[in-house]
Amino acid sequence: MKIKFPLFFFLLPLVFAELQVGFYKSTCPQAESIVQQVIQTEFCRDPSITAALLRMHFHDCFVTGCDASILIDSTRNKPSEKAAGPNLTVRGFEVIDNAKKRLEAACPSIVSCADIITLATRDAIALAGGPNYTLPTGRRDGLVSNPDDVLLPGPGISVSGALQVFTAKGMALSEMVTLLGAHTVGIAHCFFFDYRLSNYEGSGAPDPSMDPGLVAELNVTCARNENATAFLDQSTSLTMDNEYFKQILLRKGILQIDQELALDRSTAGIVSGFASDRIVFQRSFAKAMRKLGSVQVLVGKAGEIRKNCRVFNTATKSTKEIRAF
Ligand code: HEM
Ligand SMILES: *[C@@H]1O[C@H](CO)[C@@H](O)[C@H](O)[C@H]1NC(C)=O
Ligand SMILES: *[C@@H]1O[C@H](CO)[C@@H](O)[C@H](O)[C@H]1NC(C)=O
Ligand SMILES: *[C@@H]1O[C@H](CO)[C@@H](O)[C@H](O)[C@H]1NC(C)=O
Ligand SMILES: CC(=O)N[C@H]1CO[C@H](CO)[C@@H](O)[C@@H]1O
Repeated sequence: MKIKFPLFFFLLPLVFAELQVGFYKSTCPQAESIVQQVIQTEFCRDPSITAALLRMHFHDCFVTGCDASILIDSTRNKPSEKAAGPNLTVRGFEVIDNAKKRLEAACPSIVSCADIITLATRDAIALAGGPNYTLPTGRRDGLVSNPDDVLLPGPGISVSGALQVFTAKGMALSEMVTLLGAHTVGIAHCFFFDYRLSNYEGSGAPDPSMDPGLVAELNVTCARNENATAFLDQSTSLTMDNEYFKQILLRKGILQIDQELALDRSTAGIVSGFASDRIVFQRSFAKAMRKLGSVQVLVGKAGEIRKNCRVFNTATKSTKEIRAF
């Protein structure tokens, strides 16, 4: 009996390895403040970093879990997630590289790239006026990044179609609506929504669910050039607030799925609730972001801690071996 007890307690952390707040407290006490400083500096230079990181984090977590698979660069022989269509316009990779470089200097091979994305997104949200929440860490970096795994919803997806995708990741309807509130910051390229501006579904007219004034404005914006963009939230595009929900109630959703949220019977009530109460939205958003950050995470001894967020460690090693010849 006496022997079994300590053995049992010794095994506990292995069996129940999971994310925990302050995971790096003893191994790299500066970890969170290093990430925070890098994001603070970047935010001052370019506040659109909040939108960039939010989208990167979402795409990372919804493809093989939050494992930094989105950061892997394609090589000549092996395309990564970055080579998949929906990645298209994901941005912000340099700021993650910058944070990783400083973390490797302070505590080599300790802090995962998956945790860096998650922490950086949290810090960027707070800087943009959103909630500032505590975050468990201890994610490990994945060993796969495959363009065929990227099955993300497109902007024309229905509410029920989107719900299927979110349900598959353990998210409820209200959490999906909350997370789409991330579209209160950032931009969309015209090619994701310009089909709504004229001859919508062969009708010869614009999408009737879009405010006609907005149709006219976007029509001008999108005529500029093939890479033109519009703010997803036409009112406060750099602030992590509940303005997105107010805008879609005014028929000013840019993406079709945004507008659908306000119109669909299953989500309209949630949208009105968030539109009328910024505090309630921000509280829900913090909770939903924490949940997003825990989708299919690798913990314990799974995966690895990458030295360079853009390459698997094994790939780094074999490059060195080749060079040594
Ligand atoms: C049904 C689900 C979703 C669809 C169909 C969708 C679709 C899109 C599309 C098409 C864009 C435009 C990208 C571009 O033109 O560069 C976009 C941007 C964005 N999405 Fe989503 N999204 C979804 C859910 C989410 C979620 C859950 C988050 C975060 C929690 C998110 C965060 C963002 C952000 C912040 C941007 C702006 C990016 C930037 O400014 O670079 N989206 N989304
Ligand atoms: C968020 O909270 C942390 C911990 O209290 C603090 O260090 C950080 O400055 C806060 N961020 C913002 C933008 O207020
Ligand atoms: C969009 O702009 C074109 C010119 O670029 C114009 O001919 C057309 O009438 C505009 N449509 C709307 C709905 O504003
Ligand atoms: C649009 O973006 C593509 C790809 O980045 C670029 O090659 C092209 O020159 C851009 N076009 C304009 C008009 O900026
Ligand atoms: C950032 C990035 O790597 N984007 C890639 C997305 O996918 C297209 C092709 O589908 C590539 O050309 C981009 O480089």
